[in-house]
Amino acid sequence: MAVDLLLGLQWGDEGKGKIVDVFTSKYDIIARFQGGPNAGHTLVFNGRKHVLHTIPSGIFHDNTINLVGNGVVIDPVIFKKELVKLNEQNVDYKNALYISRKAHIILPTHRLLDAASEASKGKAKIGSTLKGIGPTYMDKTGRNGIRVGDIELSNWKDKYRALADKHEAMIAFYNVDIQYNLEELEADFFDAIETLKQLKFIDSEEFIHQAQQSGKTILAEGAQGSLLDIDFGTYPYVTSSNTTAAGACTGLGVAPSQIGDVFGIFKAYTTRVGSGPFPTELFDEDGETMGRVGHEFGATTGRPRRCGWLDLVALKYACQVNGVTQLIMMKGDVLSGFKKLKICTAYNYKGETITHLPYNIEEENVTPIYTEIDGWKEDLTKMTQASDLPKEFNAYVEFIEKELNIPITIVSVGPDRKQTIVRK
Ligand code: 2SA
Ligand code: MG
Repeated sequence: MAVDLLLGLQWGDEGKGKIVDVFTSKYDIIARFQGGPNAGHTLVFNGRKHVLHTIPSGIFHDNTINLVGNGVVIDPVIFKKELVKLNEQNVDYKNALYISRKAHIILPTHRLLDAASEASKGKAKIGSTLKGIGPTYMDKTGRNGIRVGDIELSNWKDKYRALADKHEAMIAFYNVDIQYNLEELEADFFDAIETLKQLKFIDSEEFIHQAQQSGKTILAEGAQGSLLDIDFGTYPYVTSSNTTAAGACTGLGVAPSQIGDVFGIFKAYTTRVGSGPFPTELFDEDGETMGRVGHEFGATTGRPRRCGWLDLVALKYACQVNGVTQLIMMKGDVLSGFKKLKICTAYNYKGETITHLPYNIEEENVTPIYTEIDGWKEDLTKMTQASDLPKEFNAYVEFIEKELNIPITIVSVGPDRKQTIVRK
């Protein structure tokens, strides 16, 4: 069986967690392949909100295996907190949660290095979630990292000490004011490592291969969004992993020829949390309304998200890089009540009209060119079938489909599992 992918097409927070949760009944295995606890995947069902950071969004379903793949970076302390929450809700994860031995571990000093690096950049900071993501991937590619499989070995603490000592020297080198008590941080860390050890560590690429051979269905769950991809995003204002389709191959050990459907998920408008260019960003009442009605706050850090109109230039780029086969549009309900809606269909780039994403989309180079579309007044949140949807809403969706030439098969009209409408 091919492996299907579900990926965010913008700057993250598109609603991946919700859709994975809705899709889970169709899959035997849900697998995360990149990122780490910088992610915040929000699921709402039975009137309750659940936020996951490292654990895949299939965990609330019985009979689903949830795999944390080799491409993910794990902070044992945050992972333990997620497990405690699952325990409180009587979720039986013991036999449903597998971890790749090749996944890298976020050390307390990685988090400190993240903070030191950001502090040293001043105004040019990335706006990282301060979860130690960048420094951990640096140690991975620098061939210094500690992997989950290492903690099964007797001498791994020697390796830990050497790396943490080096990190401390690096933190001092940044010469910024970072207060910390490493002994306390380490006590929590080693305690959480013991909790992690109770879970099932596996050689996950072999597991995935065997699962495919035996006809199991697998969905790879992306984190962050395509425009935060380390290669294709708005560098350097990106995260440190490949968030795009190729990342699922390297982050799970799935061959490109084994990829099936690629579900691309996007919001009916655009948001971004953290620094970096955002051509369609709004600084007016419209942007404020999107943020307020859409509850646009970071699910991990609580930071307010920047809001703006839908950017089809960027969205088309993301569809190309990922090979999207089906689109899912989220949060159309948030746009109810806008008289007119704008969609960016091209950029004015240094005086020229272009429809591709150029190397540099800094504000001074790029001005969005908009098409205006009529809005709809109706509250979409109670609607349950495609025939309920107002005609202006349908026109908005059809405009996007036509521009991207990919079907929008599902629209979401609220955070709850039930607020999901299949269009085709
Ligand atoms: P990092 O921490 O090194 O990955 O940060 C680098 C940039 O990537 C952005 N980033 C995100 N953007 C949107 N959502 C993310 N997850 C959380 C959420 C974020 C939060 O679901 O809301 O709670 O603030 C996420 N993770 C990383 C980040 O803002 C930097 O621009
Ligand atoms: Mg999120």
